[in-house]
Amino acid sequence: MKLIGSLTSPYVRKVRIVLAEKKLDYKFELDNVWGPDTRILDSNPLGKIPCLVMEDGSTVFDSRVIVEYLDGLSPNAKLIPPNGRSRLEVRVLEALGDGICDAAVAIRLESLRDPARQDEAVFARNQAKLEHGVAAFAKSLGDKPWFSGVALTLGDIAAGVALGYLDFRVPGFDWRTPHPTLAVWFDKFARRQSFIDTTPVA
Ligand SMILES: N[C@@H](CCC(=O)N[C@@H](CS)C(=O)NCC(=O)O)C(=O)O
Repeated sequence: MKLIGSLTSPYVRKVRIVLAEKKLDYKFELDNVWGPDTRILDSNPLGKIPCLVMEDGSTVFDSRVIVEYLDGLSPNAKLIPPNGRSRLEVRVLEALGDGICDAAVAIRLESLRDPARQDEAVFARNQAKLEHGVAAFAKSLGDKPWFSGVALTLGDIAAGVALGYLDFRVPGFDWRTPHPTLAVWFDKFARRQSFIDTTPVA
């Protein structure tokens, strides 16, 4: 199978970490969806990455659907609990991480506009999502070693990707000072090889 993505997208990074943690083989094809040469619409009618292309040519999007599919491909390193409250907990953590990334992307896109056209309300609205989102992660983690259960899950990956994306794209946002326990957790998570190998490259 082939993953179409970029070296900066947090949604792509989430999928690549899942592929690495589950030791699944894949081809990685870079596509700059913002550039004139993008071919993404040939694979994903929504024009977004990540997009997974299967052996038979069929395509899978978005990142949440892709990671659910990948987790079911092999029994090793299960990242999404099969049912019940723990499954719900992990899926909500994933939604939280993706939502923080959505807000960070919105801030970045606004900051790239002509300064005369930038809207302070857009920055404020999304900044509030970042602050509340990180606080929700900190509350969910508490002083536990993992977000859910007793081993790595997609919840940890979603949190790590979101916090890493904040450091990458919103470096002025200090989430560590108000959430020192989350910062310690992140420092440990960031030592995973799957995280190191997917460090964003601008
Ligand atoms: N909810 C989607 C979000 C994907 C997404 O927004 N990807 C960005 C790159 S970070 C993109 O392709 N944007 C292009 C566009 O919006 O046209 C997912 O989880 O896969």
